[in-house]
Amino acid sequence: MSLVVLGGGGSPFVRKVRVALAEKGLDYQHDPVNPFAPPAGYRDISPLGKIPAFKDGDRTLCDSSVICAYLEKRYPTPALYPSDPYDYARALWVEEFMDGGLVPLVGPNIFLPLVLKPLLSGGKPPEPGAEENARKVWNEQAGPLLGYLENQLGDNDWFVGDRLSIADIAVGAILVNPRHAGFAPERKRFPKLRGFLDRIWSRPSFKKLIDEDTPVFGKRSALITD
Ligand SMILES: N[C@@H](CCC(=O)N[C@@H](CS)C(=O)NCC(=O)O)C(=O)O
Repeated sequence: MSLVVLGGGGSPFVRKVRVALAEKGLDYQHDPVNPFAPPAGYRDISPLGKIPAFKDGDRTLCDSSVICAYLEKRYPTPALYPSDPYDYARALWVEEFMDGGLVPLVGPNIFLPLVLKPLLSGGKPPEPGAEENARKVWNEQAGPLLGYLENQLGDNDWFVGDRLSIADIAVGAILVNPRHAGFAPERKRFPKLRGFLDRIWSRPSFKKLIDEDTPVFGKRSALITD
């Protein structure tokens, strides 16, 4: 078997794929491609130039949702997608809600200005107003989306059904980036979601990546106090 994940560890989409691989007990190589300075020929594998891309021997794929769907068919056990048709669709929805709803808020307004730009500039502080804007977006725009997740989870352990699914992996993977930037769903406002995150982030599949990435991307996570 020669599985390769291409894409830097700071990407929530790369993280989603790496967690899915770990939950399936699959070994893989990690090639931390920078999408802004990709190796020659990268667009042959990922025509939009985005990360992650994936190799299974001489077969290549791109897009985290596509890659995870492929892994499920190729390595069905343990299943990461519910078998019930409605639960299956609901799990896909939660994944899309995170990828298409949370990432476009958190990426450009929180992770990029507070973590990535300072890192790439050799440690310069965030630009003036960046902290303020991040907090405003987190509270006012991400807040209602986190409220939706809180309600969807309710008193259940998992977002869909009675076991880990792609829905849980997506929620956990995407919310690591705000955590790295010093933002977590407040315990008082989102107690169920926060409890879920504590649980899922302590799974070996997540913990390994968080521990690996925190010294690089997650210095601000120490700012989370609640
Ligand atoms: N739908 C894609 C989104 C991938 C994506 O947007 N990746 C970002 C990094 S988090 C990227 O490669 N950005 C570089 C670019 O857009 O040029 C997926 O799920 O893999």
